[in-house]
Amino acid sequence: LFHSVQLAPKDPIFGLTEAYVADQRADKVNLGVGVYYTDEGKIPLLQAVIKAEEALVAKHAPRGYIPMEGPSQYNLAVQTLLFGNDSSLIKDGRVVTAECIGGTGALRVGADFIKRLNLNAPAAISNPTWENHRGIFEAAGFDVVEYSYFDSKTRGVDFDGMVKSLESFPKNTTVVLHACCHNPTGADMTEAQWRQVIDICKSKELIPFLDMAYQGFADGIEQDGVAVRLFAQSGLSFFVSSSFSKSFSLYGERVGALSIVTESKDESARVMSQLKRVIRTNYSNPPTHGGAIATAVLTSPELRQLWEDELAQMRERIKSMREALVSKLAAAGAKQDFEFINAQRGMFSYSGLTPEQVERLQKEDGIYALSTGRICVAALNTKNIDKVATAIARVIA
Ligand code: PLP
Ligand code: TYF
Repeated sequence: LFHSVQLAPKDPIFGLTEAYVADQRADKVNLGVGVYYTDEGKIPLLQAVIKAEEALVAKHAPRGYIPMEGPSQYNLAVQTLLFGNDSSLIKDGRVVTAECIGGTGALRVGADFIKRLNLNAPAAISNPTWENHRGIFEAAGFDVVEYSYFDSKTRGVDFDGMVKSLESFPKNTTVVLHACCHNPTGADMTEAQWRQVIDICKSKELIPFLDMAYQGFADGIEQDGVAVRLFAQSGLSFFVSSSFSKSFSLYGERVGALSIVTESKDESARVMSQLKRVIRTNYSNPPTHGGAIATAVLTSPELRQLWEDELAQMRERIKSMREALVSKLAAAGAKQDFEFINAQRGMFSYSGLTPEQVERLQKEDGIYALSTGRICVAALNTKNIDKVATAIARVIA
């Protein structure tokens, strides 16, 4: 049966983590996977999460099935974070939300749903993007095309290239956009550029699909919601996948959501009924635990404040690591100006390191990064940063 099954290539990010784990060097550093670590090099368990979880456990609640789309309190909490407290879209019943298995699950449920609309149009992802965007949309049966996004000279958004690409796409192309903290480049659009993208989506009748995996990691929860809010004002129908993996440090609990903005309450009811069919035939209904934690935190004023403070601490620590890396690279004799690292947003820096330089870091120093030069700044800390800065300065010299 399996004679002709070929060995699949390793996932580049998980493959790198395997190599890191197998590395015997005590001072090895994993800047590969997109995970936030504390200054002690640990994945944090947030105090807000601990408190919510303790209260949940004390309840000894039964674990019956929850609705296919997840609990309504969870879905409303997600909508409020994304669209704001007094969103007219929410009030008018124009947002449909389903709890999904992480942001990944939300992307896949959304992709499956769009595929069932039989629009016969491709999905467009940014060049470059998070590796799994292509995989998810291809697995859902889409032809996947790319739009220009990054300008390696300015290290910013190649906006002219992006506009040209978007304008060339056929009607009903699904355009996957990073709502903030672009993975892997850290380059985000300005508000004015977002407005232009919205105009193109309108005039070319494209389907916007915003991927929000890092809300709160750039400037704050509200500030990072700007793209979603602009789309919300546009009158367009669109998709948002969101995730609490990073913002709650709940990676393994797989807590995310798919939200769809429709034209009316009536449309919402029909869309939700079809969304449930997609979910039913994939995994039936989401797990209980992670979503219950997020709901408890988001709906308790006290826990919510605690969470926002902890999220701000994560965000600030990343920023301070960016600043430290820039100054330590200069101190280590790097000729190149690395100021761009401070302008990049979110967990990553697209460092500009070549595949050969990345390989040397791994071989000679036990420092693991993606071959594209993406490094996870959120994995730097006060103990490993000198080593990392010295090693980078050496391999680029
Ligand atoms: N989208 C982007 C751009 C991401 O970087 C990630 C995670 O790294 C996700 C979605 C999905 O994350 P998860 O499925 O862990 O919630
Ligand atoms: O580092 C990244 O870009 C991600 C990490 O379910 C990741 O690929 C790992 C597991 C997962 C989602 C994202």
